[in-house]
Amino acid sequence: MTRSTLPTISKIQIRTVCVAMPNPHKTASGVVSESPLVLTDLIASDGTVGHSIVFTYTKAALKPTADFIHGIQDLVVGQPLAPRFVSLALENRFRLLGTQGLVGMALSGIDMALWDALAKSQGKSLVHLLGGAEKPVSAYGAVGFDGVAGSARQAEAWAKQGFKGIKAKIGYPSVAEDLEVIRAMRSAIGPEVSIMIDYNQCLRPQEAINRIHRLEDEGLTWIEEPTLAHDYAGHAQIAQAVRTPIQCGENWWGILDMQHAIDAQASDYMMPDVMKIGGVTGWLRAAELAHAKGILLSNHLWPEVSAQLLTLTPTAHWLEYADWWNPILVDPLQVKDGTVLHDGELGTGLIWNESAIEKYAA
Ligand code: SMN
Ligand code: MG
Repeated sequence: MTRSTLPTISKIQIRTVCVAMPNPHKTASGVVSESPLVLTDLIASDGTVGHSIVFTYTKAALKPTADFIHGIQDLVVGQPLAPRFVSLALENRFRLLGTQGLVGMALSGIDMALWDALAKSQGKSLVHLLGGAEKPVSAYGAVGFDGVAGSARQAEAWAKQGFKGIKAKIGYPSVAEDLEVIRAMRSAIGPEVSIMIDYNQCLRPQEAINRIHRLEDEGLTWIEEPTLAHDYAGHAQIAQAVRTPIQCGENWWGILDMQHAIDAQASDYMMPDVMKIGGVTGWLRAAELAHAKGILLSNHLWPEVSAQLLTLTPTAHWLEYADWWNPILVDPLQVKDGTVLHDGELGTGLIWNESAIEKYAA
């Protein structure tokens, strides 16, 4: 197919919602009690509409991100429905300002909507568009920073639903409390279910090493972000000193951050966030880097699009499942017996629940 036969981008429409969370998600570095989301609709000349979700973490970033996407419409309208081509042009256009933070979120929102539109315009899922085929991906559920009894209770609920992995937020005032939470979860879910833990960047490197030495015999599948996400040398120091695998990636902006982590040997496993890594285009680049080095890759949030991206990832590891954005979706991702189910979705699998979008409008 030549470029001239591709549909072009006619219009971009932006909406903002703030989706309430029934249970606030506590971490060692703050609480997430609602999901501020920018929803992009990218309308193509053949009538196809591509969707994407951008999660701004804080409500204060919602309007500026939406305004930025709106403000760069002119750079996008009239361009072909060609995500790799358009995303590269936008990245180059914003070289001087930089493509981290709000700019990166906006560009990824456009990129993900473009891929969704392209796949839909060809009547395919993202997986089929990119030459992949369905394969099972194991999913894990999340447990917040909810103390001994709360963590054990949440872990048990995930295990009862068939999840084979559970990730808990950790980083209590003492390692003795961390241990107590892990052991309570283990006794609630039994020996077969994997336990991952997430410090959300709250420790200094030496403190992390001391703590992790006390956790080495708990059979943990990974320990996530023990120190500052961009302290590659600090993470490398930790990864070298401990036996339990280190997991990082949710805060890397673009594949150059991931390359820095690979060069530093900062993380045994990696878990890019499809928004921060640069959309579907960024993920595909990250999957190639991981494949070249044999690094196991998991995702961060965005369960629908990430399930498809992991299916396309040679070194796919675990899917991080989250149901936080289910209220605004008609057919959210289904997990059965701890495994992601594909059901012939079109594009990246997002179908808006319009009445819920109206209800949560911000
Ligand atoms: C996380 C942090 C903040 C918001 C959502 C999720 C987290 C994770 O670190 O690993 O999922
Ligand atoms: Mg994390």
